[in-house]
Amino acid sequence: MAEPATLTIRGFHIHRGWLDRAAQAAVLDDLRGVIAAAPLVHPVTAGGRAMSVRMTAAGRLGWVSDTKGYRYQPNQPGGAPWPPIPESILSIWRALGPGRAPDCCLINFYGAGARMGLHQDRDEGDFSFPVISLSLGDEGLFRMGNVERGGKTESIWLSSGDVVVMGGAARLAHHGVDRIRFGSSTLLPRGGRVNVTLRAVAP
Ligand SMILES: O=C(O)CCC(=O)C(=O)O
Ligand SMILES: [Mn+2]
Repeated sequence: MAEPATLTIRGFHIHRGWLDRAAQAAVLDDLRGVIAAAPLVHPVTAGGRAMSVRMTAAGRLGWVSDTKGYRYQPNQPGGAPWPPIPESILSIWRALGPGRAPDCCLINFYGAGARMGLHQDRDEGDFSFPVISLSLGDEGLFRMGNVERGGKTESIWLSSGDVVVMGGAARLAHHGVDRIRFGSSTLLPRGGRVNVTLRAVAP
């Protein structure tokens, strides 16, 4: 396989085509198993608004949002533990991340019209570890900003198989997904974009 292209924008390390098509399909298959054990839901913000993205998680901890706020918790809202993080996804962290294993694999599904506003990932409690993100399916317009609110931003279309490492200066930088090109990939038979993020959560 050709060495994937890597570029860095504002400290975000973007590995183009980190997974080839066969590896993407294998991860997707594993994710179907996760979603069967921990169904996707539209989380509600603390303000009571449903997010356009559907989410679930795998690992020791899952990230949840409801009217009580955002947090990591060891159980699904229904009480069951989260399913384990599939090996196909852990191997990305092992290749690009630090020695310590991730605690959470957050899974986002973007259907037609779904987006994610600019935000920081700051519920993890320890920012010395990167957040590692894998994109699958339709292309998504990923916006990268600053640690402080506001200021200039830069955007890039992420494609299926791309991996972004958000560490160091980018660990607390604002980021979001403005829109997806629904139907631009054939990986998901009914279209849509899946994004998976691996996170180390303290303690
Ligand atoms: O979908 C993406 O590319 C980013 C997802 C994200 O920022 C998050 O889940 O916190
Ligand atoms: Mn994020």
